[in-house]
Amino acid sequence: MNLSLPHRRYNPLTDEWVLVSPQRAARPWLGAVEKVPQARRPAYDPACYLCPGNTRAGGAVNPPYTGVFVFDNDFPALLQPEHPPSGVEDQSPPESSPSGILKAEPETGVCRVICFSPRHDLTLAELTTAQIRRVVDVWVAQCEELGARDDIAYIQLFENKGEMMGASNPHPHGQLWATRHIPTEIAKETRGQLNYLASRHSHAPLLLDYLQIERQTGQRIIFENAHFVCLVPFWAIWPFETMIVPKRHIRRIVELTESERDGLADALKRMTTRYDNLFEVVFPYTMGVHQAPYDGQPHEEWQMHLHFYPPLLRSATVRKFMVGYEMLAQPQRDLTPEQAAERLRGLSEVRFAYSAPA
Ligand code: H2U
Ligand code: ZN
Repeated sequence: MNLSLPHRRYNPLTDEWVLVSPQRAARPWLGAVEKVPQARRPAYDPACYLCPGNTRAGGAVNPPYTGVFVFDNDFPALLQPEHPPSGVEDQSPPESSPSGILKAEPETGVCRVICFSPRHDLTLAELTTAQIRRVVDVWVAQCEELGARDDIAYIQLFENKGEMMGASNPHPHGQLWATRHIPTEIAKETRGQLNYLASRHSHAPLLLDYLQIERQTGQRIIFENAHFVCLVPFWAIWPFETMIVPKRHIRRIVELTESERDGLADALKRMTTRYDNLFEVVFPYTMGVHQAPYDGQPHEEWQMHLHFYPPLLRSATVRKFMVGYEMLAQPQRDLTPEQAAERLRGLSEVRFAYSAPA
């Protein structure tokens, strides 16, 4: 099969297809790459609701924190089971029409905000690996705490970075949403990984067998360290989408050893630095940890991993829109995953310096 002609690629994690149109990609890198001058932010912003000592929108005051700081989201998308809004007690059964067409059920959970650093002006890429390691430790501690609860089946750790991704504030922060039910993407990936085990003689999880394939050619690998591989997945949808996958079978982030937590911090530092260097901007993305549900089941099929979904395509100002055919039919890309990996592989792991003084 000629991969330089239009084709579709299968994503075994989600059981979905992506259309790849490489013949259109001759175009993107001929033009100049625009650079957007970035003004440095102050280290402390009195108007920022995440900076230490400041008052948040809900009225709470942040402590003078010096490391990673976690607080309950003041505008949570989920309410805890023991805290329904006053006067509202939902004891009624779930909604379901006899045909099963209309279905609704209550959802409860916890939403927290995780400030990565007290410094308003830094992003993950600019924190030291030791500081990112503290973020990893907090992710683990949060999952240990919430994962032990009977009313939590899944914990989604994520970061929306940049206005383009809808982040409300440039102060470096992520979020976690922990729910009673397993969310859609996780249910899909659980099915995909279960199907793989059921249909093969291999006892290795899907993503570990996948890593073996990728390591044979290296064409989609960006870098590896002792514990993790960072690559552009064969089935990537976003132009510079990547995954970080552990080399050992790890179902949940809480299973990481000390040295693997260092390895994850190292991978995050290096990946975010390369991203910033791609267009010499603070690179926008949605990033998150995918892991096995905390629903009391072993989930041997699961291999934890991280996804980076960046919207940028050609420059700091040209983004990819998932519209039209992609919304109605299936995702499509021009730049091939192999080309994207080559670009990312060629970038420095030393972050570009701002030209404008603070
Ligand atoms: P994003 O920038 O990723 O959207 O996250 C910011 C979150 O912070 C958002 O979920 C919460 C918002 O509800 N928030 C507070 O909890 N308190 C505030 O004072 C403002 C924002
Ligand atoms: Zn701030």
